[in-house]
Amino acid sequence: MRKYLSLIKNYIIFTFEFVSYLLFKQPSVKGYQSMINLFCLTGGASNDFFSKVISMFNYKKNANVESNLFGVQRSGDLDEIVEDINENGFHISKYRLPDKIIQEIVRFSKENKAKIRLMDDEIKLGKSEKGLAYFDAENLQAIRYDYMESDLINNKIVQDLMGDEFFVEIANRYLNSNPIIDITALWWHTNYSKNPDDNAATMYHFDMDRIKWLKVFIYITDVGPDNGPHCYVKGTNRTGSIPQGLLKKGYQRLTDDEVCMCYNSKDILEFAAPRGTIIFEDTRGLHKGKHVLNNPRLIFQLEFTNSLFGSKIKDPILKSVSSNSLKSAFRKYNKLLNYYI
Ligand SMILES: O=C(O)CCC(=O)C(=O)O
Repeated sequence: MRKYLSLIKNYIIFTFEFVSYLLFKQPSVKGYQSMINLFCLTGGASNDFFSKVISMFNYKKNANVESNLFGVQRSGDLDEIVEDINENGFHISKYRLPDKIIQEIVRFSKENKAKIRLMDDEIKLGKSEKGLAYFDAENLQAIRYDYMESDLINNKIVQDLMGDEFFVEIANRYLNSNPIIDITALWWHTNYSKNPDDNAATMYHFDMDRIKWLKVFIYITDVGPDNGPHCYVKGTNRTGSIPQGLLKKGYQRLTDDEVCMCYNSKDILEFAAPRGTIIFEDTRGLHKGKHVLNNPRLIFQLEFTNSLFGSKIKDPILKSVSSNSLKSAFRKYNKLLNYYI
């Protein structure tokens, strides 16, 4: 009975806050919290339902992929990829990011400072932020270093990736909705500490910042079993696939043991793979970056979403678009840059 009352209450709050977001474009903490509560109560059915509603208003017909770094043209190839993501929660592309672009991103990582992310112990002790630093693998200060989104999105090569129609059209088809890029990220994971860390995302979790989204992860360094391979529990993108016992904990990190107890070991996957590897993933499913034991891992990420409702909008500023790919993708997918402009 309590569960039903909670469901009704959260559906009412969500609907009210969502409509008010559509009218006033103001993020709502209450609305965001109700979305998380509903996910935990319904096992994801609420997200499916609201995504269908969004698709009705924000639908974009499948488009041909005209320009991309990978030479993918066939619509059927894209549909197979989307089917794989729907079925398993992820797809590892047979295409890899060209070396020339990897080198440019590595260059970016040397020329720009990154934010040193506080670790769990430091947060508990109330330590203040460590600020920005050039990444120095010989003089580590944390597990995770995040490059600034405002530096990334104003870089021409990063813009080429943001506007690559291979990514954008897969997002369009997966979301069944005109896609919006709401995260552009690049970070290092290192072996600074012996233990996995909640705040560095090296423990299992599901994401729940938006109603529906698709992430594209790209390895910029080679990733072996000791360099923090990205991990995913196959099929946990599907509604009802995360047991109530885990969802009851709420929006929390989970230990490996907790996850191992609920799933068959053949479904708990680690993606050790060479640099340039591209992983499409619905991170509504359980995932983590495995704790790094050896050389650090550099990873690039884009996130496409069907709505900016949810977590607070930080709005990094896109000063200008110098990439022709991004310009042309923006003409075709007219909401693509709504988060940044
Ligand atoms: O680093 C990874 O492989 C996963 C990161 C992640 O899950 C996150 O940032 O939420």
